[in-house]
Amino acid sequence: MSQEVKQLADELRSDVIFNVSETGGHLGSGLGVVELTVALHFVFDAPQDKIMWDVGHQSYPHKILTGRRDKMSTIRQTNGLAGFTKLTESEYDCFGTGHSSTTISAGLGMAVGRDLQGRENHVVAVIGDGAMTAGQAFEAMNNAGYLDSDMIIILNDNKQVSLPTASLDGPIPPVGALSSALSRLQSNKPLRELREVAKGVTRKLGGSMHNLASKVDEYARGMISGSGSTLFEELGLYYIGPVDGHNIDDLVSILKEVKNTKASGPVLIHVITEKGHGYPYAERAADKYHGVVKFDPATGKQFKTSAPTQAYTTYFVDALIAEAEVDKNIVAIHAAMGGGTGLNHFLRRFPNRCFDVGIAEQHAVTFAAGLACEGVKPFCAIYSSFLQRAYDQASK
Ligand SMILES: Cc1ncc(C[n+]2csc(CCOP(=O)(O)OP(=O)(O)O)c2C)c(N)n1
Repeated sequence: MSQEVKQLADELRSDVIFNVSETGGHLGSGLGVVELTVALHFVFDAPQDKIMWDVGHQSYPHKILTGRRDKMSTIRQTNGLAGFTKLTESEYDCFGTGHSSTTISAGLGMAVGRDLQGRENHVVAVIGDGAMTAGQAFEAMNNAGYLDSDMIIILNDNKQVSLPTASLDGPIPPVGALSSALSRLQSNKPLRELREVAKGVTRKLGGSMHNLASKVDEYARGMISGSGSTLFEELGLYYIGPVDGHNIDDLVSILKEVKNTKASGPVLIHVITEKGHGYPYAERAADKYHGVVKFDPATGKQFKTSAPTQAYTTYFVDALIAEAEVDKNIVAIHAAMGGGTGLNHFLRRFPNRCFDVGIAEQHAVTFAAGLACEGVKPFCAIYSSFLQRAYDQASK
């Protein structure tokens, strides 16, 4: 890989840090995908090829690379750039985001639309391990495995499933069976060794065969394990990974090979990244640097103004904790928003009575209903407009 591309990634990272230090906004998620953003724009030909960012809060590097560098100082301000991808802002934002877990559905629609109209472009949906916990992502994968259109799903796994919060010390534990399953995929030693063996066998065949041994072969667990045992393979997606998301050489070679494989069906590339990568303050405290106010880039110190009055959230959670002290039947539920709802404080006080269900608002509400049916007293706190995902469940 040319030195220039790596240099571009370094400069892009500095640009993101500098810009966000002046405006505030989302920092850690964008820093984690700098190499991925460069690799995607290097290999694919946007805007003909569609590159989508789920939630969109990690799209700052993408915005800088797609003609909006000089407007970054206006991000999230009146008449300025949006903090998420926005259709009307740029032809490179091929889908509007904000609420999570929509890009596999949208990407599948774009892939099927492309096929129906006889076009040849590529479709890439980048989705985080948090966004992947939502039902919609699974509904979309279920359909994608069946329709079998060519599309590329990049699972950006940074082991941060819930929205972190800066309001408490110490990390909140990862939640959900999916995060445990992804960790197993990452650390499955026998399969890693198997992969090495497979590489060795290919090498022994020598000559042309060895030359054919590609990065994709090296990472394709499905082919090597022969069992097709991962969840994604069972759904009909071709699984490649785990891939180091900060290694541009590997990312570029894999993306190129997947791009050049015709009629592959849906492919899922499992990329491992670190939230805040390349900025030590954000690496050390992913919670405090997910979303930031203006800060000093040299020291990482955020210029926080102390709130003149207590936030409503604080009154809510303090009152709930007080009630729960005397009523053991009270439990709390939230959908990956322990910080925003204040329920992380409840979790600290009552670890067994607080449920973070992931980005699964509809499940959260019906789960609460089930608890209520058993005489438990659930307090299900859904953050603001995300309840739109659970109106139906709330009205039953
Ligand atoms: C429907 C919905 N619920 C909740 C949120 C709030 N939210 C924004 S980002 C995020 C966590 C996303 O995690 P992940 O997809 O892994 O992205 P990362 O920030 O780790 O890169 C959450 C819960 C949202 N945007 N949409």
